[in-house]
Amino acid sequence: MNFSNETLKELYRLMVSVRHVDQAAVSWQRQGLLPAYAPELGQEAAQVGSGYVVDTSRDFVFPTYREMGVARAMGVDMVEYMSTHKATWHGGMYNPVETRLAPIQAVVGGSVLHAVGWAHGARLNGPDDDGTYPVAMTYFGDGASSQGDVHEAMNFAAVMAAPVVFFVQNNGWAISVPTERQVAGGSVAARAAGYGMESVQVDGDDVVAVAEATSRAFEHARAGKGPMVVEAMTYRRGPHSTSDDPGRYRTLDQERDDAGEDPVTRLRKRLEADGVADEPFFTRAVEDAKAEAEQIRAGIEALGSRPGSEMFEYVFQESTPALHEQARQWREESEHV
Ligand SMILES: Cc1ncc(C[n+]2csc(CCOP(=O)(O)OP(=O)(O)O)c2C)c(N)n1
Ligand SMILES: [Mg+2]
Repeated sequence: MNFSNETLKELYRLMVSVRHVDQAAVSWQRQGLLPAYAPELGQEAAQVGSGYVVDTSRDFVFPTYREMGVARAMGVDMVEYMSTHKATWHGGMYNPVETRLAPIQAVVGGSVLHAVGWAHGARLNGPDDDGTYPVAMTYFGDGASSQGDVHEAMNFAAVMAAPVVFFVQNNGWAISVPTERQVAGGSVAARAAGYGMESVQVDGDDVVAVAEATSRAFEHARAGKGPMVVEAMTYRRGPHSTSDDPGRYRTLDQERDDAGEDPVTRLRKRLEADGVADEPFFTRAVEDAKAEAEQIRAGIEALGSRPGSEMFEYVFQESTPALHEQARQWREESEHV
């Protein structure tokens, strides 16, 4: 991957945008505009660095509930993304096929199975005209790695040589449970060896290191060499969600000690030291991010609710008699028809 000065500046702009929209979303929840939100403060480098290398003309990404930064780096419309947090639409209103981003997934480990299924399909379809495979990338957390589903998915993917990148953000916590209390051996990457898979552990707060590691994993999977694990070591600086109070399981001193250096500050220092960007650039990035957050806010406010009947319409491609019957009963009770 080529990290020209323009690319580095683009990564910085993206990270600042994600930082501002993320913090704004927490405020919107406090103001009653959104019922709930899962902040990603501190994980901007892991998300932007990995989302940035996706080829949205052919790959497919399977997120959890905390991947706003990935969606933003992939160019997904942020109002459509936030619609799930407004409870307007389950999983986000963006078009998964066009954006290449699957619906937001709140089932821990669920995205991993879906990605492996998609990648297995890609393998069965055979390579594209250039002789390489499209790749599925699944996001999941250190906590999710304790789920049986993830082990089954890794084993199946390795046996079938499915072109999938297992991107784990090890942010130190699964709600209130620290990584060391649930990941045996302390590393998710180490497990890959048991499945005969390659893996890499990367400093998840260094956006360039993340982008490089992810793009290597994509090359590996594209070449038909099977799946790969990328473990980005990062830290969840905020609460698990807007319903969580981290003060019940960690102290502010612990937070400060364990969080490490802010990934946004870190990239800024690098750009300054290398003479890549100057003060007007940094000021502009913040101004643009604030303006973007305001636009998103206006878009979220304008979102109307969807017709209730839609909950029956997108379950299966072809509906079932049982679903028809439920829809009929629902219409009778709620619309009196
Ligand atoms: C199958 C399932 N089990 C439990 C939950 C409740 N739950 C939501 S998030 C979470 C912790 C996940 O931690 P991790 O995988 O580290 O991701 P993070 O939240 O840190 O990004 C749990 C247990 C769930 N949503 N789905
Ligand atoms: Mg976690």
